[in-house]
Amino acid sequence: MCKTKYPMLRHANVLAVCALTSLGALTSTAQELIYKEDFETDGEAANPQRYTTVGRDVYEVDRIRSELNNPDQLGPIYWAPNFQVSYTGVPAPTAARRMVMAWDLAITDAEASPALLDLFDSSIKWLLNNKAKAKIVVAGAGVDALGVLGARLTAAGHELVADDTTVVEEQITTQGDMLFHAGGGSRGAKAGFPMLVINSSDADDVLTSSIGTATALEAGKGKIVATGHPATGGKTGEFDIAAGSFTYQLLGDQLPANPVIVASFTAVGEDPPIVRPLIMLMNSTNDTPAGTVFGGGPFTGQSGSRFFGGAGMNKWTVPEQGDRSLTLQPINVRGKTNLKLTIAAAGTFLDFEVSSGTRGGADYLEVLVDTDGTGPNDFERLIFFTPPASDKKYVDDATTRPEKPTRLGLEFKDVTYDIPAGATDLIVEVRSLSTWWNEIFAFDNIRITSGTIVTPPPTVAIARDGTALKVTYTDVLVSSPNVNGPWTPVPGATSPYTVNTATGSGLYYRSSRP
Ligand SMILES: [Ca+2]
Ligand SMILES: [Ca+2]
Ligand SMILES: [Ca+2]
Repeated sequence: MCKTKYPMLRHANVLAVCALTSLGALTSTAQELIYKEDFETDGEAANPQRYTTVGRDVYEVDRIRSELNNPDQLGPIYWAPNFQVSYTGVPAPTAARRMVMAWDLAITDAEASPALLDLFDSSIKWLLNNKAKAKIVVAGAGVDALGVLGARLTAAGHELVADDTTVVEEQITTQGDMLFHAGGGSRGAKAGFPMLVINSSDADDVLTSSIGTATALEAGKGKIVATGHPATGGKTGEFDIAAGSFTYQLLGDQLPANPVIVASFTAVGEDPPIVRPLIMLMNSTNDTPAGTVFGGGPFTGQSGSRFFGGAGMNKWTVPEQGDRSLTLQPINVRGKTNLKLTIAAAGTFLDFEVSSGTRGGADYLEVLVDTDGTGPNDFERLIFFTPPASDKKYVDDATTRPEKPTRLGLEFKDVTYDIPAGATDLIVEVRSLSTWWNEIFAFDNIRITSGTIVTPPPTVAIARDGTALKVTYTDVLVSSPNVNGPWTPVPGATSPYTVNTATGSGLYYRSSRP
C-alpha cells in the first residue's frame, strides 16, 4: 500500500487515504532571523558599539598625494562606511574619447602596411574630433620611441611632447590636447581629454578593458567591422597590417559596455583563428551613444543606502595583523540550530590578483567566525573571495564553495553559508585587502538565521458522513486510481472534502505538500 512513513487511512469501501510527503519537505524553509547588521548607521560610533574595526580610514585623492605621495591612485582609498567616502566605485562616464590599439610600437614604416597607417590616421582624426596641429602628450615612452605611429602623427602636423609627471591628473589637460598612453599606470584614466592607449598591462588601469597581454604573433588580415564609422576613413573589407612577427599589446578579453570595434584581426597560423580587436573606440560622455569606462559605475543593490567597503587597502600602513577588519559584537546563538550566515557582497573586476589571504597577500574579501566568543575556539574561515585563477581579474568564492561559486560584480549579491554546529557566542569578522584604487570590495546586510522551525508533515483523516466520506487534510489533496500514483490534485478541493462514494469509489487520496 502507501509507501510512506505516515499512516494511511483506508476505508472498507475501497477508498484508501494516506499522507504523502517528500522527505525534503519535512523541514520548513522558514527561518528565524536572529541578527542583522545593515550598516545604515555607523555601528562603531554607536553606543553600545555594534562592531569594531582595525585599519579603518579614508584617503581622498588630495590626502593620498599630500601624505602618501602616490599620484597613481586616482580615486579614494579606504576601509570605511560608504557615506564617509566621496565615491565608492569607479566613475563611469568616459571623460573624453578613447582609442585602444593592438600594436607594437617597435613596428617601422617599412613593416607597417599603408592601409593600416591610413586607418590609424582616420581613427586619430575621430579621436581628436578633427582638431589640427594637436599637442600630443606622451606617457610611458619617449617621444622618439613610438615607431611609425609617432612619425605618422608628426607628419599629420601634430606635435609630440613628453608627459610631465609632476603635473597632477586633474591638470594633465593643461599640457596639450591628447594623451598617448604607452605606459604610466592609471595616468589619464579620469582625464578629460582624448587618449590613445597602446599598453596591454595598463588597459585595466585606464579603464579601457580587462588587463591584456603582450603577445608575439604575426598579424594576418585586418578587417573593418564598423563600416561607415568616420574612424574607418571610408575603408571597408580586409587589409594587411604589418609584415613579420611582433609583440602586440593586445586588449583584454572583457571590453566596456558599448565599444566601437573599428577593425579586428587574426594571427597567422592559428587554428582555429582568434578574432581580436585591432582598434577599439570608446565614446565620450558627450557622444551619442555616450561611452562608459570598463568596470565603471557605482555599486548597486545594497540594502538601504549604506554599506561598508574598501579600496587600495595596502596603499597606506597595513595594520600589524596583515589586513583590515571589521568585527561584530558576539551574537548569542545558544540553543539555535541550523545556523546560517548571509552577507551581501560586491566587487569591481579590473585587476584583482589571486591570494590565499592568510594574512597579507593581495586581493581578497574574507568572512571568518569564532563560534564561542572568548572560549577556546579560534576564528575560522567561512567565506573567501579572490580570483579563481591568475588570469582572472574578478573574484568569486570558489575557494570555499567550489561546487557553486558566486562571482562578484557591481551589484550586491547574497551568499549564504552554514555556521558550524554548536555555536554559542558567535563572532563574525570580515577581513580584506586590495592593491589599487579601482580594486574595491563592498559588503552589507549581514544576517544570522536559524532554520529550526519545523512545519508538521501533511496529515489526512477519513470519516463516514452518512453515505459520503469526509476527508480532512492539510496541504494539497491529491488522488489516483492506483495506490502507486500518478497523483493529481483534486480540483477545487478544500478541507474537509466530501467524497461521494458513488463517484469517488475506487480512488486513493493522499495529502501532499506543494
Ligand atoms: Ca545597508
Ligand atoms: Ca591587485
Ligand atoms: Ca573563541
